[in-house]
Amino acid sequence: MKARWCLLALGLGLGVSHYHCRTRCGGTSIVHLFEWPWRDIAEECENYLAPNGFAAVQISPPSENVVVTQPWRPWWERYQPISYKLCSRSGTEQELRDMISRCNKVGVKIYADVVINHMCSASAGEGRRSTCGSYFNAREEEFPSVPYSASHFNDDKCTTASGNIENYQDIYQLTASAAQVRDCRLVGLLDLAHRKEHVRERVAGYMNTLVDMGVAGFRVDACKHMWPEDLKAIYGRLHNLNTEWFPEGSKPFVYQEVIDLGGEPIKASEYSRLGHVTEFKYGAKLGSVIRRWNGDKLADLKTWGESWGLMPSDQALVFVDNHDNQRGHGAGGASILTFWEPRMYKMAVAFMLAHPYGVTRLMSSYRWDRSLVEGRVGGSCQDQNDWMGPPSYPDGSTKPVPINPDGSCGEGWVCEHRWHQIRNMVMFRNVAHGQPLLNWWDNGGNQIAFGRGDRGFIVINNDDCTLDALLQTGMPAGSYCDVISGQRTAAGMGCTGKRITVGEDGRAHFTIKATEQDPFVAIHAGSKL
Ligand code: AAO
Repeated sequence: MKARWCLLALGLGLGVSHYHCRTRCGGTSIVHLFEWPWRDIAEECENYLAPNGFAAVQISPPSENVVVTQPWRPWWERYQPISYKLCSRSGTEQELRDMISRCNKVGVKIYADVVINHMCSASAGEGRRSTCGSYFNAREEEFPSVPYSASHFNDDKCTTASGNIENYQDIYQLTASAAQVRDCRLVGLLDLAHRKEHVRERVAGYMNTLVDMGVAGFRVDACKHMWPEDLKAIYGRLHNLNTEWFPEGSKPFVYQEVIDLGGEPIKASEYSRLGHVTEFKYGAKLGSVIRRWNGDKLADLKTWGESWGLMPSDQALVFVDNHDNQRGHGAGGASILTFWEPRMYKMAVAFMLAHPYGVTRLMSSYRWDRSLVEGRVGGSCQDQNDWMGPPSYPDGSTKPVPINPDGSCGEGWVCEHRWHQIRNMVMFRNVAHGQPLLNWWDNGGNQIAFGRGDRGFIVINNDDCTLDALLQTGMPAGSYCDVISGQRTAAGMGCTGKRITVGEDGRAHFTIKATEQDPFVAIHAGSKL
């Protein structure tokens, strides 16, 4: 059973647990189906993600949250918990349970985004405006459905005048600054005291409910704002994964949101011994390279990884954009690429999926009315409509995700993960898993190529002139189908895109015009004709 499972895990890319992953399986791709309803995620696992080799889905926070109407509901209300009951804008507890089970059955793992640093905003008032209708009183810090009351919050420890985090980077008072970030309120959100036994027990209880339901792990929100030793105590209480789907003794895979672009007292490395950590420098730096800002060029990516100041690869959860920085929240700055700039975005995602660094996460978004206002917030353009929730009906409920006959999504859902270039690169990463980066080539500017052992090869032209080169691919001789301009037909003989011929000496000729819609080519062992 164990051997069979690991083969499956290997095929899908991501190992079953943090510990297995490190030693045996390596990792490939998680897709964040941001704000998707549970029912649609279940269908997507069965109809699309499993057949296309996606390893896992990150789901939006499943816990009960405050309902914010202004007059429409912002996406960010889900980051303001009211209790750990499991009804949310994505669906009921039963729908969540059904989705987790159906995804597990087809080998797609579920990672839940858990908001455990805080409860709702101190200014959220009182009443039952919550997604399961639970009563709360934010002013008095009463959340009877957990239950939490005033003594479970950090007010006694926070020393800022406002009670909020006022300064992330007081370089003259490093210790006090770190304490402020962890003991005061993040944008006014009631800050839980995780040193207290009751809080640890409730939080671990919530996470264990999800583990027992079959999730494979967690994206832990706002870890910078919690003390590592408290997180360690909480993770230490987590159950092993449900043996209905996972081998006995498997631990949850944990990746922690810590924004560390440098220059602050709190470092991502403080969290890496507890689990994986989000590497925010990845998308910020890669965006700058693809945009060719400040003289950055693709050829510089030859040394991509730790020497760029990124954390060690086996600790990093990487992404081109996330739900925050695609709309000017969080951090990363103006260089972040998103679906709004599809040509550069696809190039960045393809590079990420071809390159061995890190565990990769893809973003799957919805469109919003994007009228940029003047000015910048936190280094990036602040979007006037940055709050807009998912496509929804007038009563505030989320619309389902309709799939068009051509495989794209309707109703404002973007579904980047269904763009064929991205989908096919997910498979490239699976096929190339565990293979070293070899046969790097560049023109000193914005044309690069590299291979992954003898399993895959990618060529990217981000210059203003044609790329025309005979390159060593390291691949076995034969005819391959480029998975960017097309793909192999079902029977395996035909190719709807460019054909690339690799000679007996492993070399192949590539031509990519600078004007092409997608100026990159990728071939792999699975695209051989
Ligand atoms: C909403 C309203 C607020 C209101 C609040 C309470 O928007 O106006 O005060 O309710 O009523 C999400 C939304 C928030 C929303 C919140 C609750 O993004 O807008 O607030 O739900 O509904 C920090 C945290 C990081 C966090 C990020 C947004 O460290 O954990 O802020 N991300 C997660 C989630 C996110 C969620 C929450 C946490 C809360 O992914 O969706 O918020 O659950 C610096 C720090 C970062 C810090 C940023 C914040 O970054 O380093 O740690 O992130 O500031 O702006 C350069 C620097 C970079 C710096 C950046 C910005 O890039 O290099 O270090 O500038 O200054």
